[in-house]
Amino acid sequence: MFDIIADRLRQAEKIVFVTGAGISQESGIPTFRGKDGLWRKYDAMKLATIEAFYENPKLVWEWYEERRNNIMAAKPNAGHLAISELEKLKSVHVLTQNIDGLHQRAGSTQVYELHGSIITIKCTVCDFKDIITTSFSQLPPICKCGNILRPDVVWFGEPLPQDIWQDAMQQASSCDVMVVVGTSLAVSPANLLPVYAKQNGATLVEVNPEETLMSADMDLSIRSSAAKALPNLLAVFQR
Ligand code: BV8
Ligand code: ZN
Repeated sequence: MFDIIADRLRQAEKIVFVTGAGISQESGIPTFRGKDGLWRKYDAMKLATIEAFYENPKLVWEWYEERRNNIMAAKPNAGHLAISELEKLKSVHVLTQNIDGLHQRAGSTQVYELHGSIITIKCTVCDFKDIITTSFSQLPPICKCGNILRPDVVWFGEPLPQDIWQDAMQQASSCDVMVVVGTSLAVSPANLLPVYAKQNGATLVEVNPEETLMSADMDLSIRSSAAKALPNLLAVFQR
């Protein structure tokens, strides 16, 4: 299995990774729908929405601050690092649904954050945007224009950043191999990316300990965790 995939990677001009919460699971960051699910304690389908934010900005901020502190204490794992190693040898783009910034901290430079970033903050009214470097004295934090600030993430019901989404579709439609890692493919429109890749003749590879909604469409599936499978794949590739 690894030999076949490594061969496809060697022949590929362009490789795209589509990643979700599962790739950060072995960095100690809970996934959304797993048994350790982040969304168990809170019903994130409710919390990750603009309605919840306006109804109770303090609660939504407390949820993001708890996640941000956990993320800042976390480290990229061998899965993130294998992808950034491969980028030194081949053209690699990472289309991630994660907001944790771990791909960038692992050294990947071509990372598209489809759902925003937990370390960026923006104003709900004016165009103020900034990187969050400290914790806040009060929640919700207030902008100098007097309105409340929000995490710069994409909530349910909100559109993805147009330029990033356009680029991501372009990357998915023009790659030779797409490796889908650690995502249940439950959320749209990110879950369309493997469809675009398949439509354009790419080889689809899935790395996930469990089946996903698109397992039947995958050319090859590695039923293993990201931190185990990706370094193995890189080692076979480098032989
Ligand atoms: C949009 C950022 C349109 C915030 C996130 C019905 C009602 C309402 C809405 C909808 C609906 N039907 C469809 C929709 C649209 C909705 C949607 O898809 N809902 C789903 C839930 C049904 N989508 C949207 O609203 C999107 N916007 O459509 O806008 C529009 C257009 C124009 C104008 C106005 C509007 C916006 C979606 C973005 C939401 N924001 N996150 C935050 O993080 O707080 S989504 C959130 O869940 C994450 O970002 C993540 O991307 C996403 C999916 O989760 P996964 O990453 O896949 O994680 P999950 O836990 O599900 O799976 C983990 C996987 O890893 C599992 O398969 C597991 O087996 C595997 N795994 C576990 N351990 C490991 C592992 N794999 C490898 N190694 C391991 N160790
Ligand atoms: Zn403002």
